[in-house]
Amino acid sequence: MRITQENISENNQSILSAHQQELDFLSGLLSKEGVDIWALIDKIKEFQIAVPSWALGAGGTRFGRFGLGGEPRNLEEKLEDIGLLKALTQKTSSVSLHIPWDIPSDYSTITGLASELGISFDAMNSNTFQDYGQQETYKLGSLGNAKKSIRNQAVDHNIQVIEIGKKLGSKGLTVWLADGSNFPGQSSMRNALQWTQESLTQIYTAMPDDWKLLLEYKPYEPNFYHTIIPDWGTSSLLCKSLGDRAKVLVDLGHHLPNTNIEQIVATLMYQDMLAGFHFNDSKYGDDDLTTGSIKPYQLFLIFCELISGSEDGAQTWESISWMIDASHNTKDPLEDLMQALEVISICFTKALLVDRKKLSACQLDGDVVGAQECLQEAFQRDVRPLVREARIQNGGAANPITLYRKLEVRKNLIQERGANSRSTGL
Ligand SMILES: [Mn+2]
Repeated sequence: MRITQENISENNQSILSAHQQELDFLSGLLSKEGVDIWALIDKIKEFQIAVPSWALGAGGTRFGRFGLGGEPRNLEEKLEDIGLLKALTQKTSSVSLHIPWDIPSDYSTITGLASELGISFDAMNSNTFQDYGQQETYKLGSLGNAKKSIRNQAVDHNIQVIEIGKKLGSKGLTVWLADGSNFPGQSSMRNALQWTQESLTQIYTAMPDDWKLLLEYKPYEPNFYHTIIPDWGTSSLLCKSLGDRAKVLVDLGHHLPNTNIEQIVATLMYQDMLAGFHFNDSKYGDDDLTTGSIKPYQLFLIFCELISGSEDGAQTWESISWMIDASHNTKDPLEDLMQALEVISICFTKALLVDRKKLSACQLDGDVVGAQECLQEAFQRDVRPLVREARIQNGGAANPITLYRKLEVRKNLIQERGANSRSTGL
């Protein structure tokens, strides 16, 4: 199914006057405060977030999975789903693929379809956390496995992912390792770290010069005693040993409860070591809930650090990658992704509204209350009319989820793909 520009314009017409009223009111308030509304809207328009191929189908837990029907059955249909999201939101124009789940059977068909839909290929993701018919098992680890033949197999897989990515025009490799151990004594933590470093060096060496390596960390799961790369510090240490094109990927769910993620972002930017984000939200652990559904204030504070870090020249905005990494057990994934794209845009916009000059003065004066007021002033503002205006100007729907439901997109996808279609890789 495709959504046409006519579908969108027709829908937008019906709510344009109400939108204009809201926008005029907010613009009036912000202009009085000296905010350049049009420059702000341009920044919102430019900010694009990649969607992962694995988030387009129903997710599941170890207890079960509930299909929703009309799930993409192959890479072509995954691209079509991204095309739907792009048409509605104009907030995503790239997809992050997972190998071996998304190996193209015909490269020219895939690149042709992607360029027709205006979609590019974000960072590639390797998979050494499960077995899929390869010779050696990853049961006890991959890049950090005690057995050299298994480490070699895992390195070769990553190099294969780079080769596939090169053919698609990707410029990055994301490595997330499930490696670790479940019980004390099971593995030598120091040796495992060294083997991981050696394996990563081989992968880094195989990467083209204009690629970057995004190294993810995670404190626990699927291993519950120790994880080889449990935190940003270990990831950073490994990246520094590889070279300046290896940087740390922050997945919001990969932290122990109450971790100060905005501080991690600030520290990484201080060292020009932030590769990018995997957006999601969590209540307890790696819950993969919809971004901003639990802790929107934290997301706002993260964007505050990102904006101040880039404006102060610690690390360029362009060097940071943005991607959603979430799972949807009980929602239509496309609706969930639209919610995520919206809340990311909202928190980004609110962070742009922070009066940084005033905040900095408060910090220098030791004005604790004043500093907090600066943040609250921006966070409590309803910026949805600005985000909507940016979307309309980009050619998207004023109200993406409403239009998605009005056009009965899921029903159409079920008709096209069947009620029992299952997205590959999940
Ligand atoms: Mn992730």
